[in-house]
Amino acid sequence: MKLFYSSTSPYARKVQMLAMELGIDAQLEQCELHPLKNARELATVNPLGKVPALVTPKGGLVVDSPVICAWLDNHAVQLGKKTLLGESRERQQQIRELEALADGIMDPAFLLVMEAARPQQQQSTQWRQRWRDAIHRTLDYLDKERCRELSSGATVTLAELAMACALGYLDFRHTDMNWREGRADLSGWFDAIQQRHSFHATLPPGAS
Ligand SMILES: N[C@@H](CCC(=O)N[C@@H](CS)C(=O)NCC(=O)O)C(=O)O
Repeated sequence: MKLFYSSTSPYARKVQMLAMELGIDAQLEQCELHPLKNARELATVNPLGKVPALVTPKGGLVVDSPVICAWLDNHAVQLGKKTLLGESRERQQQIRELEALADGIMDPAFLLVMEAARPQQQQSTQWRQRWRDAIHRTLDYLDKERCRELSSGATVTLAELAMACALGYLDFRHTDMNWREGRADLSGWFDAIQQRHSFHATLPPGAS
């Protein structure tokens, strides 16, 4: 199976980390395509023109990182691996909620990067502020209300991987946001999760 990715995409990184944690990364043929620089080629793979995109062994297309992660997890379980999407219905719901919050940070964080690449006179101060506010509000909510649900121990789920990718993307692209400031619980959790091999192995180029 083929994973189309870009080395700076936090969504693709989530998929790559999950594959590593499931122990099925060797089965993934990874093809790098930049959504803007390789737009035409990417559109022939994924009509949405986005990464990540997975092409299954039967040639089927799976798009959207939560859906790709669910596909890979299911594939791994069929090979006898342990699910990283939660055993019980209750746990599955909790993991989905945390993944959605993490993806919800990636969305405006990515849009801010895209906006900054446009000519200055076309950039919207209003939208930029709205995206930044959404990120800060969500980080406050996570720090105060949801951080305790995240494991930093030996076992992780998709929730931790998604959150690590979202926070790692802020470190990579938005250092000016100082996201750790006043959020000791969340930043403490992130310091611990950063030690994982899957996190190091998928760092975007130039990040540390
Ligand atoms: N919800 C999607 C978002 C994917 C996404 O927006 N990927 C970015 C790269 S980080 C992209 O390919 N953008 C190209 C575009 O929006 O045209 C997911 O979770 O996979």
